[in-house]
Amino acid sequence: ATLSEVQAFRDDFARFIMPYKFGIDEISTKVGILREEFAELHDYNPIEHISSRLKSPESIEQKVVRKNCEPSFDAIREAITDIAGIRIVCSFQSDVYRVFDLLTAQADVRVLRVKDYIAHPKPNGYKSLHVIVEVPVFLSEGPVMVPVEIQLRTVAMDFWASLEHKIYYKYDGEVPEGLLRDLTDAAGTANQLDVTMENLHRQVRGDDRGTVYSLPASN
Ligand code: 0O2
Repeated sequence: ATLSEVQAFRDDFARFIMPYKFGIDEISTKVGILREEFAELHDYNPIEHISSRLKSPESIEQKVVRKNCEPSFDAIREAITDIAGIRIVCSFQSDVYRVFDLLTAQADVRVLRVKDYIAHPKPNGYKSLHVIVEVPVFLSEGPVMVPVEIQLRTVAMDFWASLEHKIYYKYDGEVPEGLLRDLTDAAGTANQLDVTMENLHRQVRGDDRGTVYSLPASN
């Protein structure tokens, strides 16, 4: 390739990725508003922390290969919906579904797909509520709809997932059998902690719905 071709590609990539950053900004603002309003009106904060990331070019490349997607910006836009990602970590599982409901009910948020790994954990024990939404971003030449992947989970689920992610990368996906077993056990312990914390939370708030012994998918 010539230098000008490389520069043109770099410019095209910058134009391709920019709306995803704005998509993250839009959702972050929505989550920030919910969080502030809750703290103000209900004297309670359902959101522990929020993080966001733009998928790296290397990670996009890997997914293009994995999904056998044509290496064009149009095809990538269509096939890869987690280029913009936001993670919302809540104290309690009930808050995960509450924040999910509040976000997805907004008029300019279009839900494309939901994967409920809380109701249906992965075999390794991974739990999280994933939703791909589309939000409008208003650029100078008009609005574009941008997909954003929102991952919602509790602090306990997040603690487990961070460690599992590190171990998975450390062993390059080939995690020894014993460690895998221990990780799955730890996911069970994290789930027990969620149940206990939810019960304590209900007692403290004077919720009369009674003790929960296992957490339903939605409450
Ligand atoms: P990173 O670094 O987080 O970006 P799809 O896009 O639906 O066609 P995909 O990507 O398998 O297929 O979607 P899915 O199942 O919704 O999961 C994608 C993301 O969820 C992952 O992103 C992780 O962030 C998280 N995740 C899914 N399964 C696990 C798991 O077993 N352990 C941990 N720790 N995280 C998980 P990426 O793309 O892997 O990477």
